[in-house]
This record gives sequence, structure tokens and C-alpha cells, in this order.
Amino acid sequence: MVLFLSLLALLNSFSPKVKIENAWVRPAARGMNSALYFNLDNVTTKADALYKVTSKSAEVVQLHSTVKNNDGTMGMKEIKQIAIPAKSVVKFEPGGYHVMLINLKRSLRPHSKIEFTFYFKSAGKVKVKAIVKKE
Ligand SMILES: [Cu+2]
Repeated sequence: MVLFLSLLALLNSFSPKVKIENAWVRPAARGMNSALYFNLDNVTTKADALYKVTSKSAEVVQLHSTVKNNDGTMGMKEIKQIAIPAKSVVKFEPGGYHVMLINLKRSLRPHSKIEFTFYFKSAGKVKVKAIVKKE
């Protein structure tokens, strides 16, 4: 039984998960807002969904999509989760999906690294380090 469980644990640690690639954050001063961008690469054969991102660097962290307002201007709205279909890549990029960092608790200086925790429906909790850069 012990052997079986440790084997399961081993298998689990090697099983493919959704990969978070090219994570970067826009520089901004303390008290301001910023955004986190990245690619979600679902290499698995199972759909997953990102439903939460947390960080100690901002007071509020939300998943946002960019939308066109009725008057033609661009706006943002909070979304509950983002589906990542099997064998596909979902991009978080300027003008599209992004993770909004509201009321920064510290300044985000270029070349520094900020830690985030991503929460997936199936892959669970994943820690990510994002680099601060302009684009
Ligand atoms: Cu936003």
C-alpha cells in the first residue's frame, strides 16, 4: 500500500499540466494599477480552467477581458474563469485577457521578479514568477 501510494505520488508529480509561459508584468508605481500577461499552454488531453490568481504585490487581483463599449471605446470587465481547451494555447496579452493588479502594495521596477499563484480547476495551485518589463 505504501509502495502504491508513493508510486501514485511519483506519477502525479510527472503528469503534464497546463504550462504558464512568458509571464510578464508592466512596471508601475506603488498605489497604481498594472497588468500581468502570459500564455497558458494546455499540453494535456483534458480541458482545464484558470479561475483565480493571487499576489502579495497588489491589494486586489482580478481576471479581466478587454471589451468594446457601446460608444466604441475600449473597456475591461472582470471574468470568473477562463477555459483552456485540451491541446491549445490561451494568450493573455495587451488588448485581450489580462490579470489586473489593482492598488499595488509596492513599486514594480523593470527587471525585478514578482511572484503569483495561479489556481486551475484541474491542475490545482501553481506558483509563477513574472518578470517586470515594458512589453
Ligand atoms: Cu483590467
